[in-house]
Amino acid sequence: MKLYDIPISPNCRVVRIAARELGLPLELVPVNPRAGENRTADYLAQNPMGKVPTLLDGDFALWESAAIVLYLCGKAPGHGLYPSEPRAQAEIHRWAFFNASHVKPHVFTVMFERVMKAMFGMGAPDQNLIAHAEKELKRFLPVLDQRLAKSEYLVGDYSAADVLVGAVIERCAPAQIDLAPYPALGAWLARVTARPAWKE
Ligand SMILES: N[C@@H](CCC(=O)N[C@@H](CS)C(=O)NCC(=O)O)C(=O)O
Repeated sequence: MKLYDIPISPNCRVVRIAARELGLPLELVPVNPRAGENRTADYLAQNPMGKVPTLLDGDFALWESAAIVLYLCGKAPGHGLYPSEPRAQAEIHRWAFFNASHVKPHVFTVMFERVMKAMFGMGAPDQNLIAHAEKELKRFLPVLDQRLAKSEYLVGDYSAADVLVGAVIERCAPAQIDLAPYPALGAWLARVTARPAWKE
């Protein structure tokens, strides 16, 4: 399988981590957005958003990082990252949707405004966008913290839910989003990111 990849992209990183955990080799195809490689007709035919990641499995092209992670889980049946019980799977899906709707957009907004704009000389951070994102995170990060105060991982043992949410929460530090009010979330993040698949 090929992964169209930007090394610094957290959305690509989450796919690389899941593949590593599942023992599925990926051929990484670097995409250079500055050279417009994500906007060519060939690339858009595989991913009409013109974004990364895109997974290519034979003639099957899949985009959206969470969908790719769950597809990879399906390629490794019986692996603990995606247990076979319907309720565990439903909980993994629930955290995946929760993350994509209520956490990731806000963490990435703050990261874009505070980090990426400075990195690429894109002007001053928009403080209104940051304030809105931080307000939303003050509502939704406690949901994760409360869950993780009760159990080591989001769903049973370490699962795809921890990979999907962890790859977003680890961006809080560079985005200067303070996790001190959420001690269980911080301890879980340390546990998850210490795994070899994350370090590699
Ligand atoms: N919802 C998508 C978001 C993908 C995304 O925003 N990718 C960024 C890199 S992290 C990208 O390709 N940016 C380049 C662009 O938008 O031109 C996913 O989870 O895969």
